[in-house]
Amino acid sequence: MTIVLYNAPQSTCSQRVRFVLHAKGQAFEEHKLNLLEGDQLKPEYLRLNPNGVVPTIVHDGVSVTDSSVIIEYLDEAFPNIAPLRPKGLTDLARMRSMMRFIDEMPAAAIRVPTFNIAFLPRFQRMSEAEFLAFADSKPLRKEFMLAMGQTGFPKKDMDEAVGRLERTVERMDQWLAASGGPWLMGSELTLADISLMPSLIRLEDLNLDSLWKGSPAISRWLAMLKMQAAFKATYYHGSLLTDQFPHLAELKRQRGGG
Ligand SMILES: N[C@@H](CCC(=O)N[C@@H](CS)C(=O)NCC(=O)O)C(=O)O
Repeated sequence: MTIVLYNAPQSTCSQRVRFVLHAKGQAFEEHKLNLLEGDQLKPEYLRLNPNGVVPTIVHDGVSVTDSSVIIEYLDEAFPNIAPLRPKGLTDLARMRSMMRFIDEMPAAAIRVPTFNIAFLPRFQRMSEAEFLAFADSKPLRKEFMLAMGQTGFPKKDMDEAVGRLERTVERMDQWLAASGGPWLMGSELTLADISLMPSLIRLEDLNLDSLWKGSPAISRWLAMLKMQAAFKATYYHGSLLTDQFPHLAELKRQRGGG
């Protein structure tokens, strides 16, 4: 039984999958794709994942795509090791509703500040023709790239994304209050926590963690997550933007964020 993971160190969707594989103690062969160089758009990868995005796993020769689908798949494939889903049907539905919200809100919104703050300089070094060809080759993200352009998303888009992230933090606070914590659904860590984890870590990485300064429950949740063995294995060096982009690490240092 073999698991091959195609992913990128800093990719938030990939981090969900790495966490679940480590939590379940599954050995896997890791392929690191360079997303800024377009590895995800090469024909051999598109044969595994026609959307041209990471992550993808290949389990016993069959590929499974989309991080939310993959983490549920892994929990179903290895149900007796560190189960990550509630047993009852209604709780399962509640967890899936949380995961849909997380995919729709923070997982999408976080891309706007990520691209503007971290990746834009890379695209600004391309000629206009190179940039347009790169955008055009993306099956899923062509319009996103064109909206950003080589000048970055305008303030209106950044404000909108931060607004969505603020509303996510409010919702998270409500979930933790309703469940009594420490996890989103109560005493057990579930796939909902793992789905949300990379967005909060990214916000911290971008020095935007002031969004939850008024919520001790969220700070507690994050601190507990960081104590998990799977967390440390997931976030190896290179997984944070501040590991990869010196200009961001410097910005964070100047703002007193580390
Ligand atoms: N819904 C997909 C989204 C995957 C996705 O957007 N992946 C990003 C990295 S987090 C990617 O591969 N981007 C490559 C690109 O924009 O070309 C999932 O959860 O797997």
